[in-house]
Amino acid sequence: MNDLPLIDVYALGGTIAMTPDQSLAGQVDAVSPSLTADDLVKSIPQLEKIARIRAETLSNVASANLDFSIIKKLCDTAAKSDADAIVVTQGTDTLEETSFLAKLIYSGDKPIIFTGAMRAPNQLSSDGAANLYTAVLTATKVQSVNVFVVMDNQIHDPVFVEKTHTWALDAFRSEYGSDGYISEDRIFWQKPPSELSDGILEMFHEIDAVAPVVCISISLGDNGAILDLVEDRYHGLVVDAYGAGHVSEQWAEKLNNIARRLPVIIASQTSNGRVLEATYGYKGAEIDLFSNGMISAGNLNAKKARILLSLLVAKKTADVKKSFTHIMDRLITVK
Ligand code: DAS
Repeated sequence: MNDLPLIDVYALGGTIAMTPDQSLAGQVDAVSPSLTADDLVKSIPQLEKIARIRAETLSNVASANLDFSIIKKLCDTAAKSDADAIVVTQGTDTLEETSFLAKLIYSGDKPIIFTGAMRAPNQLSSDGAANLYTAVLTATKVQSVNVFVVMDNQIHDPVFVEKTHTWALDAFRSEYGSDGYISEDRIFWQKPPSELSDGILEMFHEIDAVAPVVCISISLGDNGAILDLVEDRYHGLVVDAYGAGHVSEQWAEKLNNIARRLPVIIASQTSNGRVLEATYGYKGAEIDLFSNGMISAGNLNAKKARILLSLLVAKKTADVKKSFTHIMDRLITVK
């Protein structure tokens, strides 16, 4: 029994830890965060057969309230742990962002597996117990020092995974499919995870704050007045642009001005496919935007591009465009 791997389970809150909250008048079954890491682990007796578990509650919030400092604390705690691997439970709303942030800043040498639940423990077909079990199972078996997201028996790379549905159990999807899956307690790998090479790997280990970077999405007929506020308040901008990386002429003019002073990243609202670089030539299309100093998000969606940019700006990186492009390309090139 003592030969079982030692796994630290850190709980941050989220639906997986939510129970009906009597204080929410009129909403008899409405849930809010309450269960601790210990509660979650104790509710799954099957865990005893696959791991020795230490449980710790680092926060108990809905995941929209998580931020850099909580994920930094989590990564620092994980890096100091003597466990064989770490499992993190949290809300699914920001899971794709927190796991991506952790992938960039974590300095430890044990894997971290993030998981959560689409349905709370009191709901029919609640998925929290199964997800926590498969996350722990993955933690006991995974060899690579890397960060993964395990949901609905699929093992995802934080670089590609996205929450794609409001309530479905298979809400988490990756553009090119998951890295692997769990079937009858066995892991089947479908492709190797993306890994950060030396140099990039250590780049953000010492970082202790992120720079204020805003992500703004274009939509039909919007005159872009919000862009006038960006320069005074933020140190960088991510534009969630149309299709292949396109904005209106009105936006293009404003963005050209901002890009003279701040790094401006162009991502695609489609979230799938690489932002194009050499196809469309009209004003506001990718060739125009990039010739005016803007930077392609490549394959990263806007939220992940924002995280990488906020780290690079916080580090006072001299050539943000070169560094952003280099890291993004390393992240999306699966060996
Ligand atoms: N959407 C909820 C969840 O799935 C709430 C949250 O993200 O905390 O966990």
